[in-house]
Amino acid sequence: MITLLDYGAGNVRSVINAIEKLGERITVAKTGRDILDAEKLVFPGVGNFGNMMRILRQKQFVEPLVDYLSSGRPFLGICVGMQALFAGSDEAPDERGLCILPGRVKRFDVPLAVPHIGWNGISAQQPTDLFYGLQGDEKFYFVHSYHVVADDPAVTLTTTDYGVPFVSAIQKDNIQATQFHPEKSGASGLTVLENFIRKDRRLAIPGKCPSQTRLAKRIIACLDVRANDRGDLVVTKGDQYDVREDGNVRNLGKPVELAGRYFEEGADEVTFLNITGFRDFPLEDMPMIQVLKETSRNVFVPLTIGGGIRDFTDKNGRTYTALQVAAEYFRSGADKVSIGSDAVDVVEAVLKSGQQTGKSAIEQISHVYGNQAVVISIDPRRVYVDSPDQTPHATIETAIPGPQGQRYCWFQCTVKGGREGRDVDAVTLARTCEQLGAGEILLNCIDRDGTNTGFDIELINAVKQAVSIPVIASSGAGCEAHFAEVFEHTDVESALAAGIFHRREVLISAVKAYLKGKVEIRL
Ligand code: 1PR
Repeated sequence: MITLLDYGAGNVRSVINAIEKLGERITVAKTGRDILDAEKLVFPGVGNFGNMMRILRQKQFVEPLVDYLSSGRPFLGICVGMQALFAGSDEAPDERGLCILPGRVKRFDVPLAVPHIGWNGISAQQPTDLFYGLQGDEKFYFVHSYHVVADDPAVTLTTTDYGVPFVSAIQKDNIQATQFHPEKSGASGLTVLENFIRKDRRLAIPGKCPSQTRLAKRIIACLDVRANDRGDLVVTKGDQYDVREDGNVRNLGKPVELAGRYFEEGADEVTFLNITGFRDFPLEDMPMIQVLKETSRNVFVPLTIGGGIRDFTDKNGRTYTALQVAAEYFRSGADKVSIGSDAVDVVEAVLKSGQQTGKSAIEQISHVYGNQAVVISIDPRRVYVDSPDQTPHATIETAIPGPQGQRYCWFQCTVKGGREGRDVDAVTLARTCEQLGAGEILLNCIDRDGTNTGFDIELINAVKQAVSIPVIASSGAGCEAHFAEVFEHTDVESALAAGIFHRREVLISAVKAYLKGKVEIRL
């Protein structure tokens, strides 16, 4: 029996699902006594270090946790659950950690996008039972802005490279912990969890560990979900955001089934966008929550959910905050939430007042769940001008002239699924959202959506160069070569497609086979 320490933040459902999938029973610790009585304890941490330590203290979990860690019984920390073992973190300098191991947690100071999001490798530094059965060249899913700096090198189990080598797993006696998320790392992650559960494996160093690891470019499958005219929840797909064909909503399959297929085919991440979210209140949209719950039972890669994440007053006059909506999604199995229309409203308000209120959905969700949990979905469309001084917006000189031969354009943000253009450009939006605490940009492109003509490289470069958080290129993929093109001509960390995957015109495995040897990918 595994005991799970759930302090109430983030997606613990995925850890529960992974452990149950491995045939083990799991119980959630509700009191300090439950922690003390555990046979094997798993502590997944997500989000802000300070927030986590505060909640642990409020729940009076700190003392039992320290006692458990001194007992010699098996412990597995995950992500911030590993960081908690150290003295403290630069993320919350006033909060004391558990001080089980000497060292501190520091922010990445590297010329790369932070958070470090995606699949990276491990270099094993000492034998362990945790990696029994692995070759050593597998990749695991990381998502963090801070990393452990251990004072005692003897506790370092693995290192990983991201601009600098950092400690990606530790081990001391029966205390083991990983910075990566085994529950989100596909079959390799399940092997790690199984080794922890069984605790009867040989000690070994996996033979094929690279001396230096590399972050893989991610290939993401996106499922636009909505109810069709009969009321069934379907995966649909637009042509420049128009999802109707001959008057009917295109139906390309069932959300849970398709997500399962993409996991099997090697998707590095799956994104669900509730494309009617701007009209409907997502907490009343139980089928969408059900989709997440069911998907996360069998899909062990990160799940992002978007659509309707904003403050909302329901028909009975009860107000829900975006934070509450996001919390429900995290509890249902989501790792990240994606905010679209609300981000445009917030940025407009910030630009107008020159002030951040601390109350926006972006600020509130990132404060509790961490920046990495907040994705901004931008839906831009080109607006052509004859010269840059015709607009106050960030313009580019374009190689794709406008209908009247215009050589300049800017990228106008839209809301409500492209129905309404706003007076904000995508570059300014991305930059402002980063300042507000967003951890990643999902950059769609209405002009390219569903056209199969390739990604809009100009748009992607304009936005990517304006931010230091990861960017997902989206819209327009029509063949394997388009993925190679976007990774060759831009610095994006990942590329997303929908139509070609749904229609099986191109399989995710074929994209990866094509990219192999050209860019770093997870195979
Ligand atoms: O505004 O916070 O409620 O979020 C609504 C979300 O729904 C936004 O993220 C918005 O992008 C999305 N959305 C709204 N309407 C549509 C529509 O299609 N009518 N879909 C829509 C956006 C775009 C992509 C698509 C790529 C790749 N989907 O993510 O998957 O363009 O497609 P392709 O590979 O087939 O070219 P809020």
